[in-house]
Amino acid sequence: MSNEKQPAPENGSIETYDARSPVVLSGSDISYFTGKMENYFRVREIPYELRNMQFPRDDRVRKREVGVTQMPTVELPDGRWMTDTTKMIQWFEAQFPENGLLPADPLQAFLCFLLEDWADEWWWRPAMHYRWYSDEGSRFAAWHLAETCLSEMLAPIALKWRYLRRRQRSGYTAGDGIGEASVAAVEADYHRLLASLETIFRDRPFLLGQRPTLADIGFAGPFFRHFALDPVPLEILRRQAPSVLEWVARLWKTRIAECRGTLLDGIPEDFGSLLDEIGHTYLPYLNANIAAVRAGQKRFDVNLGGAQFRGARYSRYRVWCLAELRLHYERMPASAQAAGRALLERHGCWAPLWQENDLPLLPDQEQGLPFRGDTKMVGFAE
Ligand SMILES: N[C@@H](CCC(=O)N[C@@H](CS)C(=O)NCC(=O)O)C(=O)O
Repeated sequence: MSNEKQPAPENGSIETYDARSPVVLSGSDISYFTGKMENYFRVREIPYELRNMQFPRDDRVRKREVGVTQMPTVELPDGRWMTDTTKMIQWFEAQFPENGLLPADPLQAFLCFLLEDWADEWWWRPAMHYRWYSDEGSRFAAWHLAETCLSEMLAPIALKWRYLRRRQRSGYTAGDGIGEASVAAVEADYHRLLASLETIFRDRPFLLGQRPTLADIGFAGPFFRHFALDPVPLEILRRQAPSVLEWVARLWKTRIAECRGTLLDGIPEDFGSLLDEIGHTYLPYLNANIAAVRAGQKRFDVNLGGAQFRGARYSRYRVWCLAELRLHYERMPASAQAAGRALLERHGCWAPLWQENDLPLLPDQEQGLPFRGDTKMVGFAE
């Protein structure tokens, strides 16, 4: 799977890009955000070469080149390095405006940013839970990572395996607020997401109609290399949401330049249950995180949808995520803002979107993206 060369597009569909020079996508072939970026590059036919990073060597290189040790990074043919899938995708979209993945309708575009952010920041935790909590999932993932990304490390494989499992559990699952009191809630959340998405994908091939948008790319993060790969969530997906499983493969094989289908008019009714969830759990979580960052409290407790998360890690990056969502809203024309507000109010998203004043951002935080980042999503390893 690793170091796989993607063929250059034959039809020159991306005119401003030198199709003979693939970008180098470094990460892991089982990583959430690397998988998101691969789906983006494939749908847009941007040629890329996938490389599995090597630890600890690549941590030092990433720190020097992009400021943060996260995956994936992208190296452009001219030698520049990039980080952060959200901002990298926005950068590539601006380079190649033809066949872009952002809908022309400003409210649909705003919802794409909202769904992408939710997929990136909220679904990360259930994905980590399913991978690292069970022995079945953690055995598969730790073994694979040990053999690919830690292959230069001189240690017995069983030791690498145990090290990885401990690192991921203490950083992202048990050590990020998923205790015994919240496991059932995290799993119930996944089941509800599948039910909502199954309804959507029984009706149409992509979230907003007959062609993929940024929202589909966002959901490739949790689904492509986690829910549709790790043994436990994959079995649930197969049985409960076959149309969602089919969408995962459909997105992987879709080339936007070949899509003849159109998007729906307006916002589909069946987005309601997704927005309800965002208003009920994700935005309240972002606000609790903001309060913790403001208070300098690196661990915080929060009750979300009836589940108690104790000792969640604060994230400076996610303060910036909320600031970005607000900017996307404010950039819409007045009529779309009015329709957006009514929609967000109907689903309990409006009040939590604006609840916190004076966001505790660092000076110029993340303003160097996609070329330089200031903070990691969850900075436990720095
Ligand atoms: N916001 C970043 C998040 C990237 C990210 O957090 N990637 C994970 C792996 S999929 C990572 O590198 N985590 C760092 C670590 O575990 O130390 C993006 O969109 O690229």
